[in-house]
Amino acid sequence: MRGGGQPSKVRTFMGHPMPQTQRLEPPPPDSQVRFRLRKLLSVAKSHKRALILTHDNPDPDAVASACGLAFLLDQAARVHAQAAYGGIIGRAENKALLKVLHLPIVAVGKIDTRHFDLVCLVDTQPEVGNYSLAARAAPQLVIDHHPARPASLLSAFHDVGGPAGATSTLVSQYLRAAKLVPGPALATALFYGIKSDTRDLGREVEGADVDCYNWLFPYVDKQALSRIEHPQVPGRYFAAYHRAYERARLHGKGQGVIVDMGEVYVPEIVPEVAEKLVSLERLRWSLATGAYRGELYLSLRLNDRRINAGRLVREICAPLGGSAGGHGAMAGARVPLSGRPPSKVAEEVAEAFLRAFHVRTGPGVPLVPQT
Ligand SMILES: [Mn+2]
Repeated sequence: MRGGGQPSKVRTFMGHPMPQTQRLEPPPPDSQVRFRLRKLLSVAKSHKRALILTHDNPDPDAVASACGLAFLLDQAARVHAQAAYGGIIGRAENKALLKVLHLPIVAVGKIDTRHFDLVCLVDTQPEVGNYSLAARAAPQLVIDHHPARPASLLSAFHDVGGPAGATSTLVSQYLRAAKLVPGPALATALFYGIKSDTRDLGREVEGADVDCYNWLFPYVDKQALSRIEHPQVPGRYFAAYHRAYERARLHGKGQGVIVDMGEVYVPEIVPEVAEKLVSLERLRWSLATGAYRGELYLSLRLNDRRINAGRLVREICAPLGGSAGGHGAMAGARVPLSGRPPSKVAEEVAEAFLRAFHVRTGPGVPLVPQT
């Protein structure tokens, strides 16, 4: 309960008190958002064409915030804006997001980036290194809820570090401050961006997320949202899960689980499996790895609030030449294989994590009893 010991006055259904277990940062005051919006628009207005880039293999939050910022720049700054991503969109939910909502985002390889005089980054930051852009094109505008990186502060406009559980929240705040109402497709995308990044407002969530979630809700196309959240999946999806469960090994008397999924058909299945496994009873952490197009993807999920996933993954992956991102309870990275067998690199990574968790290195025990 908030405020130390005072009984809650809030009554809900049948007179039961409303549970107030979450301590959230309050959303920023409107005046602060309006101030930042003015700065954002003043930076944008001197330009003609904006490129808005997400991190590679974008998740729903990245896609939605890119499209949201494009809408904002188009409407409020009269700058023609194009949202784009590197890598692929492979996860069924993410594919459905684009297909069901017809979002105006394209693969960056399909456009000539020289035509743009304003470069914006969303849901990532310069120096994270997980986006597809020539080094010479330094981003002038950066919006990201992940912890602030020093290089972002060099951009003409930056809104980094939150507090917000999703970049879609930051973009929604600007739309609201600009008195722009998103159409059903964009509203649904932003809503799903917040919902998926905060695991239904249950993890790494702040007051600003709840606020924007509620603001967006009436504009959401509920049928479209349902189709996105319950997509059809290819047969390979089940094969990948089957293999993951079969290969998952418990370490440190069941405090952690590690699975090397081998070659994966889409990189996003690696975080998805890490997420699934961390729901195991009494588990403190899960690590999933999988190889895709010459790189090892890895995802870490934590139930342990004493450890910062983002920092840990960066520490372990930087010496391996990888690019990493993430925050408190979830983080991921890509490590170049450089011709080495994926299983070898996966083993190295697994051992580094076991040492970091002070768990004895070794094969561990199978999660699923081998028949
Ligand atoms: Mn995000």
